[in-house]
Amino acid sequence: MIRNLINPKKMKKIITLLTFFLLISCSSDDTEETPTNIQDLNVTFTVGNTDLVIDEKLTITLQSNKSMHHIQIFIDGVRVIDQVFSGFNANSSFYFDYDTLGSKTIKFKVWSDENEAQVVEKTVNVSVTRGNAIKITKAQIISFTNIDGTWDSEYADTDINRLADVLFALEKRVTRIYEDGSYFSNFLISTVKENQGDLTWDLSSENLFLNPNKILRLNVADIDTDFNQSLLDGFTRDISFSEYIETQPSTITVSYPSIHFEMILDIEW
Ligand SMILES: [Ca+2]
Ligand SMILES: [Ca+2]
Repeated sequence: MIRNLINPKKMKKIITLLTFFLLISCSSDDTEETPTNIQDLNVTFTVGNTDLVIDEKLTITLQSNKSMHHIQIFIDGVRVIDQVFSGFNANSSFYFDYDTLGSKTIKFKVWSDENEAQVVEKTVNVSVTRGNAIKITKAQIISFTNIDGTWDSEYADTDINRLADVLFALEKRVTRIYEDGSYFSNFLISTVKENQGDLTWDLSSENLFLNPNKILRLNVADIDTDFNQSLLDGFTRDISFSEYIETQPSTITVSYPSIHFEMILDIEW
């Protein structure tokens, strides 16, 4: 039996086969080995609650095993950040908020310092619901300084074109992506009502959602192609809604008696 197993002819065949397999595995090892000392870039994404309400902040923190030098951030497929850093910190936070409803995506692409070919990608899915946000559905300007008077002095006192061409702008604070802070940004720029027109704007299709604890900044002007005049005596005004949270009125009157300004906002709660 044993003699049969170590039969020289059979043994030679086994050795030939073994040599063949050894050769195969050796050559396989050679091709898998990457001749480099560069450590792979590993990035851990710590993502806050992604079921957000309007104006709620989402924090995403990146921790990497080594410094990065280039980051791109895409919001719903649109590139909003494309920064090349020198030794970008391996532990960095980014901040996001939303004033529209629905499903959103935030995509990150991060490159390592040592090798441009090393890129890490991550997509975060976000869902935004209304929460307790108000919706501004209509604005109506009732009065302002020198209403019915001359704002465009190139026209005669009897010419309708002397009247103000009225536009208003609303701003609200939005989250900075890079740092834990915020800044005022355009929320809405109204259409122009030429020569006072009908000073009522239907905003119901604009989806103007706002956390009622946030400030809305108002600017109103007479608009011309090359010269704009403030209808608010040269200053923006901050509108607060927090005092209405309890009573939830359907209209809010914004009034600055010293400059004869009055505006009514229709609010949906
Ligand atoms: Ca005019
Ligand atoms: Ca004008």
